Amino acid sequence: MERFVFLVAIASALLASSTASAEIVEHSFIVKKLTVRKLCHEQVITAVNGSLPGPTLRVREGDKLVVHVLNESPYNVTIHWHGVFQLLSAWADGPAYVTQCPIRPGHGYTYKFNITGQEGTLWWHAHVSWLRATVYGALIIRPRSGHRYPFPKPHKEIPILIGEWWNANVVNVESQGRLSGLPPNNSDAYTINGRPGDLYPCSKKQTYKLKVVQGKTYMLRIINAALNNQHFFKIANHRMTVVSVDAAYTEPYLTDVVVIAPGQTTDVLVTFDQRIGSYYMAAKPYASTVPAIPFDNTTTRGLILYEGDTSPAPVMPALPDFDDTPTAHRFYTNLTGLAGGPHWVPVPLHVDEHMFVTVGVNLLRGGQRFAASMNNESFVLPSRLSMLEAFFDNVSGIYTTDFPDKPAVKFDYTNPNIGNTSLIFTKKSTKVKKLKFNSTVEIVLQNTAFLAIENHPIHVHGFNFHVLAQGFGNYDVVNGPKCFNLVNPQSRNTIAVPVGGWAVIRFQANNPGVWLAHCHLDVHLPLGLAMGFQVENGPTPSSMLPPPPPDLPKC
Ligand SMILES: *[C@@H]1O[C@H](CO)[C@@H](O)[C@H](O)[C@H]1NC(C)=O
Ligand SMILES: *[C@@H]1O[C@H](CO)[C@@H](O)[C@H](O)[C@H]1NC(C)=O
Ligand SMILES: *[C@@H]1O[C@H](CO)[C@@H](O)[C@H](O)[C@H]1NC(C)=O
Ligand SMILES: *[C@@H]1O[C@H](CO)[C@@H](O)[C@H](O)[C@H]1NC(C)=O
Ligand SMILES: *[C@@H]1O[C@H](CO)[C@@H](O)[C@H](O)[C@H]1NC(C)=O
Ligand SMILES: *[C@@H]1O[C@H](CO)[C@@H](O)[C@H](O)[C@H]1NC(C)=O
Ligand SMILES: *[C@@H]1O[C@H](CO)[C@@H](O)[C@H](O)[C@H]1NC(C)=O
Ligand SMILES: *[C@@H]1O[C@H](CO)[C@@H](O)[C@H](O)[C@H]1NC(C)=O
Ligand SMILES: *[C@@H]1O[C@H](CO)[C@@H](O)[C@H](O)[C@H]1NC(C)=O
Ligand SMILES: CC(=O)N[C@H]1CO[C@H](CO)[C@@H](O)[C@@H]1O
Ligand SMILES: [Cu+2]
Repeated sequence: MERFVFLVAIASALLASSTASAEIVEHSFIVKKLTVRKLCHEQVITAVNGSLPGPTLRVREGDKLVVHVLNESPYNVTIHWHGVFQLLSAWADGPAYVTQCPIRPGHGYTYKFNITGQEGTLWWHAHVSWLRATVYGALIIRPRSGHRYPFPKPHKEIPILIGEWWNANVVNVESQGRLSGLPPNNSDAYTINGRPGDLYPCSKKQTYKLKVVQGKTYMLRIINAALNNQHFFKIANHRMTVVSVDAAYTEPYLTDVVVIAPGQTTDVLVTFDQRIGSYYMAAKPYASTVPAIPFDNTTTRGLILYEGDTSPAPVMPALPDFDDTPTAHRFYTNLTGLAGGPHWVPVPLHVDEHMFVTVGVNLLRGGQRFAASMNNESFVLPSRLSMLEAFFDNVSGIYTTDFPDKPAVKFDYTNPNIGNTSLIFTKKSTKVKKLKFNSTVEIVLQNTAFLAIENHPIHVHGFNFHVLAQGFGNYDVVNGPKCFNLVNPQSRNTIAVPVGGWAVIRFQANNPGVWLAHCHLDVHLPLGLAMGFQVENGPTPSSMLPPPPPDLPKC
């Protein structure tokens, strides 16, 4: 991988002590066709620079990242920098028709943003159609030079990307589902670093292998890049210590299982202190709706090989059942933020905007087609202009700013019998919630039970939020706040809202622009499980959305 690095001479001269190490890290991504063989099948996919996953980007906190994306594929493409919340970077966020029009075949666009206030693992992926199944990679942010991890430095750091694979063209899989109004085909495999592993046909050689030295501590940077499934991840005979999630440090948390939703990242330290041998690491779906909705129920695994290993049979971890919600809930709720640690942001205590937002899958009236909604608004992307351009140029008719703060009618949200009422029907719209610059927003995300209760991983673009509380059933508006963790809650960009339950998140809207908030299951996003935030400009030039870059793609 080529890496061009320039010292930012002016910045370091002006701010010698604090930014002496700030660098501009510049890369190019060529998005093009790639033919791969997997599961006894040859498939043409779309990939970055001929690799699956695509290139791992490594930066330090404080660096500026510049990525020139050239689209040599036959599809419209955008790249989203998942979890990067840098101020004034809205033009580089990437979701198609939200912050930019797509990069058409034969065209390019340069994404530019600073990485500040974040350390850990993030990732990048296509944010248009279902291309992210094969257009994704890791974005690793290490402390700037002279700064340290808030834990002993690991011997090695290894990205572990859990992916999802179809023996099909994923763009067609998505459009077939969307046009029929039925669920799209399930995937054929999950992968670890692009490899399905030896439980699948023709895949013995397609098993990811990690060689380790006995006694050393490694950091696994786990990313769930799968489209439609949360995962349980385990390593036989080894425990893991979680040290950060979504590029925010956590209190060290010792566990034998990691649970991870699409969009999320989890950094763990593992000390390879067992007898010399080989051990499987494995990922299997956590499916919160079992048995209501069919899903890809296969298991991907990779090998950890101790140096000097000669044992014939690797050890396989015992994985939880698909519907082991107690294990998922224990993991998700036991994590806490590293209060006072590097880049820790205290919880804002004064709340300006209280929102209560239902999330779930519904039906569209007429034809009984599936739809999904937030507060009964089923989100539709514009196609004439991106929302951010409409915001910047004050163009009307692209979206409206009347996303409701709460459901129009109160009902028994998690009662499985609500599905036989007319409340199940939803309608399409393109609505955002308008937020004053720097206002503090608290949102209760409440799952509904229309078609089935389900755990939806809700991702908010542009911000990290604190997770104040989570639970099952209908949120109790009166007593709920008594259980808030305002001291050391986890900080995230994607929250897996408990199945048939709720989660309360809070963030400060200090980033002007238009930002999507949506379910990170790709079966639900095209159904409309999304909404937007329009964050107004602040009072000073340094808090106002700059003009669009000259190469911003046109619709
Ligand atoms: C991607 O490929 C291009 C063309 O070969 C190369 O110039 C570039 O450095 C590669 N980028 C990365 C991040 O590896
Ligand atoms: C990003 O960093 C560069 C170089 O340090 C600086 O000139 C620029 O103002 C920063 N941009 C933002 C939006 O903070
Ligand atoms: C989906 O699955 C059906 C049944 O196996 C198959 O006929 C169809 O071609 C698949 N669709 C795509 C887009 O691969
Ligand atoms: C996975 O699903 C298939 C089809 O629904 C079923 O036949 C099979 O037994 C399931 N496998 C596991 C491991 O649950
Ligand atoms: C934006 O447009 C509306 C009407 O469409 C108008 O009332 C308003 O003054 C405009 N604002 C700016 C800043 O141009
Ligand atoms: C929905 O079903 C439940 C029980 O299955 C029943 O008690 C209720 O009356 C039904 N509601 C409507 C509107 O049909
Ligand atoms: C959602 O909106 C539709 C259309 O207006 C309506 O029929 C339905 O009852 C609403 N559902 C809820 C839960 O408000
Ligand atoms: C935003 O609010 C915080 C306090 O909540 C304050 O420290 C900060 O200065 C504000 N930022 C701007 C640009 O007004
Ligand atoms: C690609 O994007 C352009 C610009 O928005 C649009 O006109 C075109 O229909 C898109 N193509 C596909 C196949 O979606
Ligand atoms: C170590 C730890 O915090 N464990 C807690 C995890 O969460 C469960 C409830 O889901 C508690 O019972 C444990 O004490
Ligand atoms: Cu969802």
